[in-house]
Amino acid sequence: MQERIKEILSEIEQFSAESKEQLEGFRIKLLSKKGDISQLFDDFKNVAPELKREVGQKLNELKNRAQEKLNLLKEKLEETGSADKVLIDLTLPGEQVNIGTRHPISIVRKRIIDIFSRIGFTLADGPEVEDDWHNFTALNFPENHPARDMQDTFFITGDFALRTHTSSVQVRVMENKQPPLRLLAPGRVYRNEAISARAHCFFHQVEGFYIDTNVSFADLKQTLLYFAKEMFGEETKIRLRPSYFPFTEPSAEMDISCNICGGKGCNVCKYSGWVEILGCGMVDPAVLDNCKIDSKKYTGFAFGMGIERITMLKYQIKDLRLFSENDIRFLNQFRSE
Ligand code: 2U9
Repeated sequence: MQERIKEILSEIEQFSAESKEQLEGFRIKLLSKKGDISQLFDDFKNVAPELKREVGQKLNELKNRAQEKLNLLKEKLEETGSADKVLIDLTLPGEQVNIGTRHPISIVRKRIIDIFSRIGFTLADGPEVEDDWHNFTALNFPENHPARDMQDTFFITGDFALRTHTSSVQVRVMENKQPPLRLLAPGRVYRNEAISARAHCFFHQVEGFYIDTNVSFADLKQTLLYFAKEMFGEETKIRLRPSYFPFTEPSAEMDISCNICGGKGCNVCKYSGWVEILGCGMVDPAVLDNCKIDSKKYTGFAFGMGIERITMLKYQIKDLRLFSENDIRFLNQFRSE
C-alpha cells in the first residue's frame, strides 16, 4: 500500500491542467467515491495493525495533497483560463513580419546604374534648386527658349528654379574636373506641367556622358545598344532618329524594338514596332567651352532618359500618377532581386 501511496503522490505533483475538463478528470480519478484514494481507504482494513498508525497518517496526507492541488489548479484556471504558468504555446511558428518592397522607380534606377557602372560610369549628384547658369545658360539654352518660361519651369526667386533636368549636375562636374569624365547623374527633376496619366510636375531622370579625346558617335551608339540589350533583353534592337536639343549636336532620339509584340505591332508601340526610350547626342562644343573644357581637344557623347518611362515600358504601367500615390496594392507587386 505504501508503494501505491508514493505512486499517486508523484502523479499529483506532476499533474497540470490546461482546461476545466482535465481538472475534473483529475478529481474523478483520485477523489471521487470510486477513485484511487477512496480505493486505498477501503483497502486500509487489510493493513497490519502495527502499521495502521503510520499508513493512516500517510493516507490522510495523500488525500489532503490531492485536494490542495485540485483547489490550486481550479483557482489558477479561473484567473488565467490556463493552469500553466507558461501562457504562450512556444511550439507555434513565429508571427510573420511584413517587410516592405522597393519602389519600382528605385528598382529600375538601380538597374540602370548597375548596367552603366559595369562599363566604368560613376555617379554624381547636385542640388535640386539650381541657378540659371547651371540649368540653362551653360547648356546653350537661348534667351527665348520655352523652357525658360514660367509655364514650363518652377521659378523660385530671380535667378533660381527647380532643376528641369540633371544636366546641371554634369555642368558642375565639368567646371571642377578635366576629362576623361564618364559619369551618370540620376535624380529628381521638375517641370511645370498639368498632372495626367502621361505627365507629372516631377519625375526622375538618369543622364550620362562620356568626355575624352576621340569620343565619337559610334561610341555613343555602341554604349546605348549595350544598355538596351542589358535592360530589355539580348534580342532588343535600337534605332536612332535625328532630333534637336540645345546642348547636343548632332542630337538623336533612340527607339528600341517593341519588347511587347517583338516588333509585330501592338498598342504599346502604336503598331510601329518601335518605342522611344531616350534622347542623346554629341555634347555641343559650346557647352564644353562654357564649362572650361577645351572643345578642340575633347569630344563627348551624352544621353538622358526618364526612369518613369523605362519603368512603364518594363512593367506595362499605363498611368504615371501611380508612381506617386503610395497605393500599397500597386507598390506590393514589385520585388527587387
Ligand atoms: C551636358 C551636356 C549634354 C543629356 C541629354 C537628352 C539628350 C534627352 C530627355 C529624355 C527624356 C529628358 O527625361 S527626359 O524628358 N533627355 O533627350 N539628355 S542628351 O545631355 C547633356 C547633359 C549634360 C553637360
